Amino acid sequence: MSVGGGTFFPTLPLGPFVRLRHRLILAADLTDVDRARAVVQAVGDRVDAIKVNWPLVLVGGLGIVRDLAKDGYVLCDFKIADIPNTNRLIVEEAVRAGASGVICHGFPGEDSVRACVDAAKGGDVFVVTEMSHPGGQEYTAKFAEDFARLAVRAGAAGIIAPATRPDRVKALRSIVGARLILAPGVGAQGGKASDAVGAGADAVIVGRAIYEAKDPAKVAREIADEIRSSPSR
Ligand code: O7M
Repeated sequence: MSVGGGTFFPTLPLGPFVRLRHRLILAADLTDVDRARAVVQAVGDRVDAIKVNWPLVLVGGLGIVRDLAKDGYVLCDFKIADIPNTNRLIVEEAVRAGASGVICHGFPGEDSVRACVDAAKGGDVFVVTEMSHPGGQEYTAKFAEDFARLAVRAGAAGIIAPATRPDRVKALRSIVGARLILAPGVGAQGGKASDAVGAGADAVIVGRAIYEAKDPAKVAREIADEIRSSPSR
């Protein structure tokens, strides 16, 4: 299956994301593969990448990554969090399926993150720092700066930081320098795209606000317009 119309962000080498155009990434967290394909087709030319997480892969298998990757940048959000060898095996399979980027956690330690970077073989690795939901403040917030420093040391392409707390995006930007910050939490979780990019995010990750909308393309266009017309770093 190809989603067709393949106009979203071209695949490797991103190295990393040098051609972010819309500064918008779709979180395709659907559990209906046909619906997921339809949404991707509708918004494909308005987003820079499609983020694929467990809900879609558990129903569509890695085949959905393979299909989407024919048309553009797929970011596999498996929140990889294991020993280095297991991390390596996961990243190798994601890359073999066509993923241009993967997302891992920092808490298993630097060797585990380095294993992801090595296995990605030039693909992009993003490290989760402080999570965007309320519970993200319980534990991840306490270590977010450490995770950001770890991401830099390990050679990751960038980090994931909360659009729901722009002040934290700003603080983490001062640690990661020119590395990328992708910010989830816009829309359904209450964050605003313009606030996130204003605080230093390179792109926002948006799921429900787009894929649950009656007209996903219209919402994606509105978010991209909001980003374009907001002052950013
Ligand atoms: O816009 P939503 O809330 O429907 O979806 C947000 C997406 O971003 C969803 O796929 C989450 O798994 C992801 N996400 C967060 O919401 N918060 C985080 O702190 C981190 C992520 C994420 O993408 O981690 C890599």
